[in-house]
Amino acid sequence: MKRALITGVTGQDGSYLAEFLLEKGYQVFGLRRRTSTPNYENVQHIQDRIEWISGDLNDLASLIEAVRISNPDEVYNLAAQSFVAASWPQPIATANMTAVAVTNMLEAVRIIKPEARFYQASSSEMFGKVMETPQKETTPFYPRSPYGVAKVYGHWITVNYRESFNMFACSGILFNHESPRRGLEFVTRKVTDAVARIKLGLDNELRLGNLDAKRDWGFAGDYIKAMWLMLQQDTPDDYVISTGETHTVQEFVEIAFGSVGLDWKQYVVMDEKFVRPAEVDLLLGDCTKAKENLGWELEVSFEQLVKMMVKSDLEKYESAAKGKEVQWI
Ligand code: NDP
Ligand code: GDR
Repeated sequence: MKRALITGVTGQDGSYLAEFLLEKGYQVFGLRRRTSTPNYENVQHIQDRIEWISGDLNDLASLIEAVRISNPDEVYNLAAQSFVAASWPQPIATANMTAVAVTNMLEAVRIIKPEARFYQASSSEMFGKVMETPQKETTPFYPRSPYGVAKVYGHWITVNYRESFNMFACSGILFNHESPRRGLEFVTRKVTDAVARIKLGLDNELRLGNLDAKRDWGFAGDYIKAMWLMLQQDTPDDYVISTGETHTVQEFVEIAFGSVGLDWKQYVVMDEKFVRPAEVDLLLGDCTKAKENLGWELEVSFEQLVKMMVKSDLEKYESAAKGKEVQWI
């Protein structure tokens, strides 16, 4: 039985990855930090099958202990401060959790189990300002937020540990990926949650920032398979994972409202509060390398993704209205 340690297991990607690895027969260890109130919505259906280890990204001793206890064949470092907008008001916390923490995790692995395979959750936000379209592994980075800057550090320290210590360390440069488990502050889930509330008469407006930003949006359930594939190769490498399609925020909004027969223009209000100090205008990824080397394929299209998320949010509010226990998955 293979053993995997996942940081960020309570998040969107961590929960899908844990399910996927359990299905494959892995023993899954999940790092969780202390929270004042429980936040297990994404993993409540599998929480008894995960071996929980208490730890925090910024506490190296706890990470060393996590690697010692789990004795992993594979480590997936998904934990981070992952909300771009929060990285301006909290730039130092973001640097600690999204940049320095990667070194903490790499050190824990290097000290305790250097032969373990390591996956780092890098991001298309590293590309930032458009230098080349579509963006691929060789496109220069020009991050546009403290989050993007922190991810560039995480990417290069992963490459550096591979080259310095011969570790099997991979960096997956993943473009935006969404699902019904996406946090409510990210634009896709904010939209689908609002569409459900408006449709059910629980709300009457949705306040958004820049509707012109373009993103390459895929389904998280497809993307976690690419993470696993990267660690099954003969040699470690870095890969872009994307759909190869780009859509504006407005297109996402139109499809989401349209899927329940509503006209978005009647409900969406532009609010400066959600406009960022610096924006990433266009993301469009070229994942030819992943398709050719990993045999990775997408299963869920953009339109299917939007509709899946709206349907899930509608069901969530309908269940709550009927007094049923709300299922967040
Ligand atoms: P989420 O925000 O859903 O999950 C983040 C996870 O990190 C949560 O489990 C959170 O725990 C954990 N975490 C945060 N800080 C700490 C800490 N100090 N110690 C321990 N755990 C911590 O992110 P996603 O699942 O969407 O993304 C996973 C990773 O992939 C992130 O690194 C993100 O930056 C990156 N990424 C995401 C993309 C996307 O489109 N989703 C695209 C490219 C990269 P808690 O539940 O306690 O808050
Ligand atoms: P992003 O995702 O910053 O791309 O980072 P987010 O969904 O937050 O923003 C996408 C785009 O939508 C625009 N936007 C709004 N965004 C939010 N959150 N709220 C709004 O009201 C709103 N209005 C317009 C934004 O300006 C932006 O252009 C995600 C995260 O998962 C990162 O962790 C990951 O690394 C990248 O994707 C790839």
